[in-house]
Amino acid sequence: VQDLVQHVKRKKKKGIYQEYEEIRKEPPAGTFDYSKKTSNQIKNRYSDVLCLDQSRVRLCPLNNEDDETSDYINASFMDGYKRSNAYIATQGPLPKTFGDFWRMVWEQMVLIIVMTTRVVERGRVKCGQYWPLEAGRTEDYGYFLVRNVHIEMFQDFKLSYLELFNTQTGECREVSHYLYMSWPDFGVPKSASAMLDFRAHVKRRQESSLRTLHPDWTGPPGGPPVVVHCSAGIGRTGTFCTLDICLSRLEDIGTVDIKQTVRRMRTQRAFSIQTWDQYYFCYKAVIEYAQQSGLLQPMEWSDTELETDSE
Ligand code: PTR
Ligand code: PTR
Repeated sequence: VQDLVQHVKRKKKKGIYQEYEEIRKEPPAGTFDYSKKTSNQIKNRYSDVLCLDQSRVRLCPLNNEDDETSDYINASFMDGYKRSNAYIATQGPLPKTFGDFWRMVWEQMVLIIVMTTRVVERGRVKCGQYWPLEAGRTEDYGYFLVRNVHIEMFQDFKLSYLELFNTQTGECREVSHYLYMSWPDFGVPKSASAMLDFRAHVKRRQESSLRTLHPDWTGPPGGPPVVVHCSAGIGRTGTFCTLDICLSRLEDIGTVDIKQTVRRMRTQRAFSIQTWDQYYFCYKAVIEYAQQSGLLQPMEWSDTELETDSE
């Protein structure tokens, strides 16, 4: 992590900005044919945020519909640290895709949903209300009934305990829904610590849910994918997942490579990380984490000295 600090000190803000611009200029790593099919276009929240064919999540086709596009949802598998398909990055569900979203959660055995946007921001709808907001309420999403059993409030986020009832099979499962509320409408959180606490909470919950809900899990280590979404599923979602990957690696072997992490992520979810401050925030948050966990002395790092341009 000392290398990372040296890297940032050497490049200064301008250099990190250039690093991000380089990543941004790279062409997408594949095709978007499925997202572009006429019958799928209405399932995309933004016509310019599509998912790569190679990593898209396929829904099980519905047997009462021979429509070949009934397997489409704007969602991509993304690898985590030493874990393939650790995440599903997806857009904020649209009213017409609520049912598809819950089908995906069911089919992929998802335990945790992480939402990093609010439903409405700056007066604009960013995401549909796809889960019952109040405790005690049940909503009907086609094949699934979702009940909000209980809500736990934290300073920066809210955890809803949901029950997902599959009306086709009569089975019921528990899913945790995290809503992170203090990511500002524009840009990034001022301090990384709230985000770091949030990430730690999510990580522990995935581990404990796996132990209690799937004690006989034989799938990939780490359990089923964590669903992460914001509005488009690229900006804040990409930032959250980049941090999670980088911190897991830091905890494991003590090193971090933000640039390669983002480049790799973009081959699975195109356009991940939308602004240069989200990119820079990843650096700051990793360094803050290293200080918190004693890997780095506070005096080794100060953000303000980077304001001056390099060269
Ligand atoms: N075309 C959209 C827009 O710029 O409004 C695309 C978009 C929307 C891109 C939101 C990113 C967005 O952010 P996030 O992925 O964090 O929801
Ligand atoms: N076109 C978008 C808008 O006007 O809202 C621009 C945008 C870009 C909005 C990024 C939000 C963005 O990021 P986030 O949703 O992560 O704050």
